[in-house]
Amino acid sequence: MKIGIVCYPTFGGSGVVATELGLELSKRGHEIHFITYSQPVRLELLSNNVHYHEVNVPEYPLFLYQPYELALSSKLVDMVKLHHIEILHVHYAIPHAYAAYMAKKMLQEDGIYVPIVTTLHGTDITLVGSHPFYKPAVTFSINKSDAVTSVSQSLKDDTLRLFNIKNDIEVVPNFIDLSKHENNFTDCQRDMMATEDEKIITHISNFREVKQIPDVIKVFYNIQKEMPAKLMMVGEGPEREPAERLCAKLGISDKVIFFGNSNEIDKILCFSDLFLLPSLTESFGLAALEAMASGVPVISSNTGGIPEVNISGVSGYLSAVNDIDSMSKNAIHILSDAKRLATFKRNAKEASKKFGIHQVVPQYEKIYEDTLRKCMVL
Ligand code: GMT
Repeated sequence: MKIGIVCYPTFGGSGVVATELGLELSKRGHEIHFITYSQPVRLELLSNNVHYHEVNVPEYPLFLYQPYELALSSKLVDMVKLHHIEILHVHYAIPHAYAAYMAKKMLQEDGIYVPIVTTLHGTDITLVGSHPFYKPAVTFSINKSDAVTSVSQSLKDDTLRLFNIKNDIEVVPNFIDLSKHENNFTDCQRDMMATEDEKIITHISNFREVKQIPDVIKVFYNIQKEMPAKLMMVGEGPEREPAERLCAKLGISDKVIFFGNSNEIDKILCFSDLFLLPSLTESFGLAALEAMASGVPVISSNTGGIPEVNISGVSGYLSAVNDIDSMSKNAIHILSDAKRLATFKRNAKEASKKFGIHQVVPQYEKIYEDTLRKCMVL
């Protein structure tokens, strides 16, 4: 199949999932066209069946906001015609599903029919999409998609609760290439980060308010009172600076390393003992799954789709949002006993296997095939 993938190219779960999906589909013989405003961060290798088409938005002083949707839908029309793309898979409803629908309508004028698969990722529904300013357009574009998927059952339930949806929504969970996390804990250069007796705690996110960064710091503050420990903070976003200030205020700056964005997540996870994800809301928690695949237990909130990934008492523990005491106690419980920590590490890795790339990507292939077949019949 010739598949067009539209996503956000920056650091963030939806772009990562879209990129990994495209790369795996290309390995399975499909021709993949990424269409977005800059090269997706995990898209390192372009090959003869992986293409990247940049959407450019010319600046014009009349516009307070440059019309990205317009440029994207025009680019989609051009790329579908030029490369004979058969199906468009858009990740994140805003504004991708909307732009894809416009492209589809324009193409129909020329007798070309290209179906749209929309994958809902989380904030496009829970935080941004349900805002009254966007809701009618988001509802419309979900209902006009030829197939809709969501990354967890929880996100599907949220979508049906918050919007008037007439389409079916199929749950296709996020996935991970387990082979990329096949570390044996010997080549991690752990000693560059911490002494042998220090536990390494890690948090990875885009440092938005929803990630509850102060809770990460406070839980770590409680942990380091009980045992020698270091905190690895990976990612960039508006909450980074306040977090650095909070560390200084608590007197723990020398124990916290802020990495910024990193393409070496697997290396950082390789030497981590525990992962913290205390988010306010989280449709899935791809970062938690990546941690688990690297054998890192997860202390998280019990919000949204996280309980579908992190199994309390097995791969880590779940606590109510903002329950810092409970998260700290659970973290200390896991870390304070070497045998227990080893068991949680093994369990976390085992639990991640359910989300292997080879189990999940065929589900998307089937959706493309069914959608193309359905659209041919209509
Ligand atoms: O977590 C973010 O803020 C980024 C956002 C995105 O779209 O990139 O993540 C959402 O999609 C990820 C991939 O499906 C999920 O793993 C995240 O849980 C989800 N984030 C939220 O729901 C807050």
